[in-house]
Amino acid sequence: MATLIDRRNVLVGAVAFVAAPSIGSSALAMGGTVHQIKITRFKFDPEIIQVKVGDVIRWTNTDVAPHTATADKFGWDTLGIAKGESGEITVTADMETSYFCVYHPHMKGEIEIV
Ligand SMILES: [Cu+2]
Repeated sequence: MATLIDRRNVLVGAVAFVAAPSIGSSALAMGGTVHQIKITRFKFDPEIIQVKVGDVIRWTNTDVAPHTATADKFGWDTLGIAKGESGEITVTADMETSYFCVYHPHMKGEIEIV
């Protein structure tokens, strides 16, 4: 596990920067709602969110520290989000719904697909 996380840290900046815009624009083209989650004071706000398949969840980090939104079993990952930046995913029917921050594992969030 330690090796996996170390490798992620190295890749975080470049991959997040390239991946986020293309994921976002394809989801928006499908007409999904964009749900905003603020990351502030080492918490996801809101911690629980209700979404539909095809919606977009966008996390925006207001902390100085970088954060991620990462599925508990790593099925999806925003990768590192720096201060003032955002990361997003598109909701799929079979996606993992519990997530955390790989840098601060006490930070947890839940996605409810309704
Ligand atoms: Cu964090």
